[in-house]
Amino acid sequence: MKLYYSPSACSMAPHIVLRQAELDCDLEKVDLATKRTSSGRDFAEINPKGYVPALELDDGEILTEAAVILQYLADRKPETGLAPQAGTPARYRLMEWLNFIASELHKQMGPLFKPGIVAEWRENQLTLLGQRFDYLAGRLGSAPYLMGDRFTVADAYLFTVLNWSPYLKIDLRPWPKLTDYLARIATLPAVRQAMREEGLIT
Ligand SMILES: N[C@@H](CCC(=O)N[C@@H](CS)C(=O)NCC(=O)O)C(=O)O
Repeated sequence: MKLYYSPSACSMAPHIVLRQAELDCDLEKVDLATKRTSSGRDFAEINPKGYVPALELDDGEILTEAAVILQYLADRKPETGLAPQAGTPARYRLMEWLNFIASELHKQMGPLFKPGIVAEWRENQLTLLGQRFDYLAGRLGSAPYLMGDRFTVADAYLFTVLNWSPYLKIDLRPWPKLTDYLARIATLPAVRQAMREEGLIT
């Protein structure tokens, strides 16, 4: 397998999962500005959608969409508990989280990276995100992870997008559950390894 990624982008979630599950996988960096990979390939030939993550499977198939790639990787190593077994109520709860993170957090935060966004639009986004953070903090309660006591692929994804907050100048201090969560997840060895390999920490 090969994961096409860009440092600190949403592709860091599958990268964390690869390390947590100790799966064998190559990594290839993508320059999202030029759409070239580090080996000089045109990324559009790999993923015509032009975005990371993209996972090249051993048979050459390309799998895209973070929430799907995460489940694919977890299902390669079911014994890790990174995703509950398919078809169980717990698996649907995990998918519910993944969809929430993708559509209500990732896709609401991502556009804030774009230069030249209008101040009023940013304020609207921050209000919306504040409502999502209220919900998230309430659901986390005193549990260490989204699904309770066990780290799952949803945590890899949530950590990755919440970790953008400082770059986006989003103040998470009104949600101490979230700042504690971020700090806790950041210490996990698989998270540290992925961040180190992406050049985000030493
Ligand atoms: N729907 C995709 C969105 C992925 C996405 O937004 N990737 C961003 C990085 S976090 C990206 O590569 N953006 C570059 C672009 O769209 O040109 C998913 O959930 O995986």
